[in-house]
Amino acid sequence: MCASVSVFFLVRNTEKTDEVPGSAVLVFDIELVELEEGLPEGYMFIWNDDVSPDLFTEMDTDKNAEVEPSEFTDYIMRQVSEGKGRLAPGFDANRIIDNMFSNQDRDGDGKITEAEFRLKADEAPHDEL
Ligand SMILES: [Ca+2]
Ligand SMILES: [Ca+2]
Repeated sequence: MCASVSVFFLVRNTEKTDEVPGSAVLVFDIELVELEEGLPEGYMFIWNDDVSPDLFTEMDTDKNAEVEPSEFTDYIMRQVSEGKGRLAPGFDANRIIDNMFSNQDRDGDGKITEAEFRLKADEAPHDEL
């Protein structure tokens, strides 16, 4: 994305009239090289691609049938770094991921089981975990 903003400064007639013409106009072209795309209201994380059908299995890297916070964090951060998912800009990534985790951890025991995972996934099948 690229946008151009022009700012005009009118230089008024001063004592140095012989140096600066009476109505000089300075034009500044400011280019926005990067504009971070926001997320829809209320979303902290969205997928750019299709969500893996084996999300739970992929997250559970040590295969103990539970997703621990570290596995969850690693997975989300990997999606973000690979461009598969996006975290809301302007927020602390770790806090977002913490929130996502506790949201998913229905009984609050610090790990997500497959049942908890599916329960939540059924409620928000598309954009949210
Ligand atoms: Ca695990
Ligand atoms: Ca749990």
